[in-house]
Amino acid sequence: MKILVTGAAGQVGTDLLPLLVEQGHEVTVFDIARRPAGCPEPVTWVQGDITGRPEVFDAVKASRPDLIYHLAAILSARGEDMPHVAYRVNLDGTMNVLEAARLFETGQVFFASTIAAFGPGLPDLVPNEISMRPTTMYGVTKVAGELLGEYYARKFGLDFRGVRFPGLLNAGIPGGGTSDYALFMYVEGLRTGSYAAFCEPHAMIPFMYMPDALRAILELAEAPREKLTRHVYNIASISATAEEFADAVRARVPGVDLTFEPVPELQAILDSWPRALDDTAAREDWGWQPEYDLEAMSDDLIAKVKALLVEDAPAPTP
Ligand code: AKB
Repeated sequence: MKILVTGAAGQVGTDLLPLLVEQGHEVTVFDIARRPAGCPEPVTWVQGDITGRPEVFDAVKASRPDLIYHLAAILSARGEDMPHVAYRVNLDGTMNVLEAARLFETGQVFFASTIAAFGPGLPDLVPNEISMRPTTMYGVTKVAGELLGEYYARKFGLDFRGVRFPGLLNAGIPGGGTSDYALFMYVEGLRTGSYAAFCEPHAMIPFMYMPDALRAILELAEAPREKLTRHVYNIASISATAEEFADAVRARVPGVDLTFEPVPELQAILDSWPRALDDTAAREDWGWQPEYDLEAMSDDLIAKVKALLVEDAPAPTP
C-alpha cells in the first residue's frame, strides 16, 4: 500500500515507521521536523506544516496514498501553554488532511484520538459513547476531529477510523503530554537514578505500552469496514495509579529515587480524564486484545531503555 504518515517524527510515528517499511509499504512522511538520522531509508520525507493547506494538498497529491495515518498533533500540556497553536495544528491540520483525502481519493484516514477527548464527571469505566466535554484545548480539538471525520464519512463516503489512545509508553522521549510522568519514571529513573513526578501518587489514567498501541493501529486499519459499528474506538490495557507505576520501577531498578512534586495545573488535567476505558466495542468489532499489563510492560520497557542508554553512552576513551 501507499501510506502517508503525518506527524511521523512524534512518539507514535517514530515506532510506526519501521513497522510499515518492514511490511513492504511505500511510505511518505509529512512532518514539520527534519528527517531524523534513524529514519528508515525507503521512506520519502516531506518537511511541511500541517496547518498549511497547499503544503498538505501537495504532499497528498504527489504521494496519492491509499491510507493516511494522521498523527500530527500538539498534546495536552503543551496545548495549554499555547492553545491557539494547538487549535491550528490539531483542528485546521485535521481539516486539511480530511479535505486532501477527499480531493485526492485516499481510501482510508486513521485518526489518533485520545482519552483526553473525555471530560470530568464520568463513571470510573468510561464507555465508548458518552457525553464528551473535555476541558483542555487538546481534548476540544480531538473531539472536534472525531466529529469532522465522521462528517466526512457520512457526507463524502470517506473511510474514517480512529482509536482513543491512552497515555503511551515507549523507550523514546515523548513531547508535551500530561501522561508523560509515567514514562519519565522509567527513562529518568534509569538515566539519572531519580525523578520527581508532577502528579499526585493517586493520579490514575489509562495507559498502554507502544507495541499494543501499534498493533491497535494496524489491526483497526485492516479490519473489514462492514464489521465496524462506529468510526472511533476506545482501546484499553493498563490502568494504574502513579504510585503503582513508581512501585513497578522501584521493584526493577534498585535504589531509584521516585518522588512526587505535584503541579496543580497538570494534576487538574489528569483529574479531568477517565480512570479507565471500556473497550468492549473494539474487542467485539475487530478483535482488539492488549498483550501487555503493567508487569510485562515494565520488564520489556526497562530492558529497552537500558539498551538505548548503552547505545547513547559516550565511547570509552582509549
Ligand atoms: C497527553 O498526555 O496529552 C497524551 C494523551 C493522553 O493523549 N499522551
